[in-house]
Amino acid sequence: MAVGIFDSGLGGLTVLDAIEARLPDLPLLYLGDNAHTPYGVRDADDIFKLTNAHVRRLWNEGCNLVILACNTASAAALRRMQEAGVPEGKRVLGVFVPLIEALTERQWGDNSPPREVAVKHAALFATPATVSSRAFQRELAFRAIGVDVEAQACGGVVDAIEEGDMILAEALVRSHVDALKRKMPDPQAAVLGCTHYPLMEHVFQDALGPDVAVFSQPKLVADSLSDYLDRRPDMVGEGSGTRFLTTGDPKTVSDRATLFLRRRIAFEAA
Ligand code: DGN
Repeated sequence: MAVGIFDSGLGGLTVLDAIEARLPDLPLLYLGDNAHTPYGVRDADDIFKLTNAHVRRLWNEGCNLVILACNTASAAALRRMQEAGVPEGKRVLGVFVPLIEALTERQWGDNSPPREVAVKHAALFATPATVSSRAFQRELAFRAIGVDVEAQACGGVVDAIEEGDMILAEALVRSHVDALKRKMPDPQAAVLGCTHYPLMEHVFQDALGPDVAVFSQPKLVADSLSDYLDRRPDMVGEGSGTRFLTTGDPKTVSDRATLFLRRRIAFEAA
């Protein structure tokens, strides 16, 4: 039984890539909802309904553990799904917590009260839906005090990346960084709160300057998953290799995926 990885489109492949590098023997089943991407401009109810349906699909395919490799889905749907009740033996985890743990230098499962941390001014770059949910700031407030977060909604970046237009994506990232700097001139850290943005990490770093620590999700999520599976080996079974499902057109999606994984993969229709 594989670990399920869900994203609204192709961005979750950056997380999958890091998981494959960290845990090469882990069987994985990726599902991209390319027919409905991008989620970042949809309302919270819509994102919840789509995410809920696709996570259930992965559970029904035999995955005990599903990772929402999408911040927009994690922001709008994770808590709601967990509160609505998860079937026995199944789990769904989001991608915020490993990022926040890195920013607050905490270990998984450390539930001690909020504490002072070294980073005082952090920039958050994410989709409009993630920014307007304020979910990142809420999760951060559980763990750390005194962190001033300035969020920048990065409209258009996901669409440009999904279209493979990296020149447009780079121009948009630079203009969003400029907009952020007008609101917060000296961030100490920048959090890339969208699984598409690791493909633009070098542009964020360049535009922000060398003194800003950029936190990107893929490796952090892969490390957290590895720790989690050490404690919960029951969440995964026999098998190997990765399968890819999409709600979109398998050929088009497979062609675009090369950009994310640097290897040729074949999506099947979901
Ligand atoms: N990759 C998704 C995220 O992490 O928020 C964004 C995808 C989208 O549909 N906007």
